[in-house]
Amino acid sequence: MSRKLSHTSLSPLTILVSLLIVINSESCTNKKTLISNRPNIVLLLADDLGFGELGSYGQNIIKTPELDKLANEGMRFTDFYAGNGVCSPSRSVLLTGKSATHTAIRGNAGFFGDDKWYGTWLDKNTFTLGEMMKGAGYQTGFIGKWHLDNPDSLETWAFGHGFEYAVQEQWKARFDSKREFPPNRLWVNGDKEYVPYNYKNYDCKDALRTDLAFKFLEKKNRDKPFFLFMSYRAPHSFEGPIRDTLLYADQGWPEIERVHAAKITLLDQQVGRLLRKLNDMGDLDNTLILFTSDNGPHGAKAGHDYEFFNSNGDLKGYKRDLYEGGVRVPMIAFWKNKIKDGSSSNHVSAFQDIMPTLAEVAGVSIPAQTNGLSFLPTLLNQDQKNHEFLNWEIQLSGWFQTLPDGGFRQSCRIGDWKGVRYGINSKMELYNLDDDISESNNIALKYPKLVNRMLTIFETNRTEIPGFPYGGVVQNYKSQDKFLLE
Ligand SMILES: [Ca+2]
Ligand SMILES: [Ca+2]
Repeated sequence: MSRKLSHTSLSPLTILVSLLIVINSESCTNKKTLISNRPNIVLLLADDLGFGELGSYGQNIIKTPELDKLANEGMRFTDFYAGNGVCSPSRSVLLTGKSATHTAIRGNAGFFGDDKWYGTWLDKNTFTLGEMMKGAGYQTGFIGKWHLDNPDSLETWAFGHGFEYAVQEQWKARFDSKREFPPNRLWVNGDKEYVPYNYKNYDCKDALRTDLAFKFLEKKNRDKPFFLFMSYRAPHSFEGPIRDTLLYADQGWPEIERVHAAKITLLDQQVGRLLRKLNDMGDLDNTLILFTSDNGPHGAKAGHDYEFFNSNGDLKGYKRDLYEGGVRVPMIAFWKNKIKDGSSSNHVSAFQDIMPTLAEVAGVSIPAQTNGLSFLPTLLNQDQKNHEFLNWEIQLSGWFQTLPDGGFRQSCRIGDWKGVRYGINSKMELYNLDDDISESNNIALKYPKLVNRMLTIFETNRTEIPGFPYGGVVQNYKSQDKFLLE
């Protein structure tokens, strides 16, 4: 503030009012500048990438130079959370701006009687991030894994949910779809046209996805901003095969670990390709880029050990857990001349906050349906409002039902306090993340009031949804029910 208010005749009230006018007009100008020069937005989502799998988050074996550079030139969030502990419910939070206990999808499958777990989806009436950005006048593109549709209903695909150019992969497991969807096809703008993927032609599938992103970028109209959502599938255990057999081959690791590390480094390279393309097209300087992951690292299912590279860092647990390792994820934000280089923030935020943040960036009103909180002030180094609390609820499906907790898990974060309960008949565990980020010292007995507050939040801050009953469903699992895609 350079204006001088030195006249002794001014009353304190006049000074205060003058100050307010100055402050107000400055913030209005900022807002106007922001809206009249709306940035492009690129959202990059990894699949099952753990909190500790990027160099900028402490990884020292797997190489991720491109994303580390992005973090160095942008902001790193230390306390950012995925929508949930597995793919579909986490993405549902991202697309609807509703937190884990309010969005309609709480697990990769829901229980609908007859001892059956069926796939669930965002129905055609659900308002999504894609529709919000399209309505804001952005050119919208989506490429990769959607996992939010009913395969038989195009209205539920990315193309039906606001993405004008939508290339998505499709499978029918758990939907009893009438159609076959052969693997390795990427469906373009619906279910008629597809691009085949042959791994012999690409380093990895994300290379093909990146080629498709180039198509979107080359065809776009330069007079309108664009929103591109890259939904990668690395390093998920089902992503592959990859062509590259040499990367890390000299390390002597088990092949499954070599492939895991290679998937991450190849993904990093594809992010680098995309950034260079944006730069070459002259768009990079006016683009907000967010990079994050849909849940914690995947576990030992196919023989891969999530501790081999310390994929969860110091956190406890992995994919499907509501301990920190299942839901706390990397989040890098880059925006030239807006976000301070090499900064970091411990603002506690989550996937539901992306919708309100992007609404503000795009200059449209925040949809009433979201209970997220814009983190734009954090990006711009301004005063940030905080969540009073965050809470999650997850319903694991299929064979997880035989677990004593019925596959129903809950957690809550209030300040540095973290409560976790696996099964509604279990006792709450309580940790203080400030000095116990690994959730190893359960201090629930010392803080009964806080525990009770969290229990009340579990029961009251949620929407009951068919298919995801409170407390979960314990059943006798039959091995033939085991779902192949989780
Ligand atoms: Ca995932
Ligand atoms: Ca670890």
